[in-house]
Amino acid sequence: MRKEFSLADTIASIASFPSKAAVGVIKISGKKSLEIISKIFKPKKKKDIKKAKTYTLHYGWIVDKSKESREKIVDEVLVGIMRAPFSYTREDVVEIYSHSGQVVLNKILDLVLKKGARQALPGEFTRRAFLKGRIDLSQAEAVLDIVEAKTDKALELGLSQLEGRLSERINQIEEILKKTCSELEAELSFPEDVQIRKDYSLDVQKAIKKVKDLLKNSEKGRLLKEGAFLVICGKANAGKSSLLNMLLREERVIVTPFAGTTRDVIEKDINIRGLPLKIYDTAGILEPRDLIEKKALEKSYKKIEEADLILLVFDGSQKLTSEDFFLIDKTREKKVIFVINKTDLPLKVEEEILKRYKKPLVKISALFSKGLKNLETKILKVIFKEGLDKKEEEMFLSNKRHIDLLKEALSLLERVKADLKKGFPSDFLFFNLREALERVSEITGKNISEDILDSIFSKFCIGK
Ligand SMILES: Nc1nc2c(ncn2[C@@H]2O[C@H](COP(=O)(O)OP(=O)(O)OP(=O)(O)O)[C@@H](O)[C@H]2O)c(=O)[nH]1
Ligand SMILES: [Mg+2]
Repeated sequence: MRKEFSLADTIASIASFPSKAAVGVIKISGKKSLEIISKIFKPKKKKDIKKAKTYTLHYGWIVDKSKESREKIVDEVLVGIMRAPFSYTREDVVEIYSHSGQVVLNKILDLVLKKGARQALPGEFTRRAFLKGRIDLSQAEAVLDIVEAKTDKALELGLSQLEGRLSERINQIEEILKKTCSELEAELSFPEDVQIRKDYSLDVQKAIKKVKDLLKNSEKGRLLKEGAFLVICGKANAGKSSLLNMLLREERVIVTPFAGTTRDVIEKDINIRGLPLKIYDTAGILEPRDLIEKKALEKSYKKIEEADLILLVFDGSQKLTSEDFFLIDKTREKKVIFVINKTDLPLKVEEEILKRYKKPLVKISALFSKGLKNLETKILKVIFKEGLDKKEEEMFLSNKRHIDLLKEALSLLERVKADLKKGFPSDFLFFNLREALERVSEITGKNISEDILDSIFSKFCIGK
């Protein structure tokens, strides 16, 4: 344990956003919490706050007795008491609910610090909850996901991880690997006791399957949390910006009858039925007339590369052109939806040719917002393949650290499986198996290094 994170310290921090909100919160956690509050809080009803029961709320004033001999009222507050171990950090926790505002909050925090607390580092309250065993590391990380969630789905994901649904699945894998490791170890330590060597391949296969099941949805998890990249592309004047406006349900982007209206990549966040998407409107593909159009074109191509899904827009009122075929070719390897626009006009586009590419195809009229629902459904379907019905037991892995660790564990386990087939000696198997176990255990934070903890908790805000 590093000195700066010493659990012996009592820590404090402003836990609310200092702004023109109604209530501000200051949090204190640690052995001295109650002693500190007793020195600066004057309850309306005369009582010893140090003896207050857990989960009680007390009305009164924060007073500064340090200046002169007269006490000075700093703010009118409510004080909440949560005694160890029934608190977020499992320590004695005191929360002061004051009026919000920079000055008041800072004054109260100053007093708390003067009476013996130390300013908490980012994420330190949650770090304590982890170190004291109230939550495991994957649950601590879920706290961050919840705070940062931008949509209902991302929030749901964070909450299920906080509940321990991921931890449960990880623990199951750990159990299998631990058992196999200890059996192998016994075999190695007492070879004379082993009459017939056990076949470990079933256990290893079981662990592999469980790891694969978790990894299966990791791509979806990432998209749910961070949002998918959706890129609208097509030839000039096809109606790309009109389509963006339709999806946003407002006139956000300039639309004109002139080819080459959009001359830069435009980025907007949208949310289709609770799922986050980053949507990019790009400059239309045309023979560049100047440097601006040339640069815009380069940017369009780059966005196409990065896209999770492309909406390739065709002007339905025209025959297909070389630009259309160029883009069909350019997006061949990506997830694409062909969007035929301007269906309010007589259709001239060769639909049967487009159908040959076997890509999902949707017809719309961006001008009249027709086909919007259908397009949205297709977008979700293509991004999340099997649709959105979340099965009860389904778990979306969304944290890159977890995904990377599981991938490493998987490749180690695959190696063990291959070595078993080749009849390699037990010590060889044991080594890789134990490595795999360690990787899996890192997800919930067993034997984790201080550096990794630092990098995880530094992403938290102060006061969390
Ligand atoms: N009739 C009809 N006109 C449309 C439709 N969608 C777009 N337009 C018109 O087509 C023209 C071009 O639309 P934009 O949305 O600017 O097209 P764009 O693909 O963004 O064009 P660039 O940015 O120049 O590449 C405008 O005059 C739109 O009003 C549609 O569904 N029906
Ligand atoms: Mg445009």
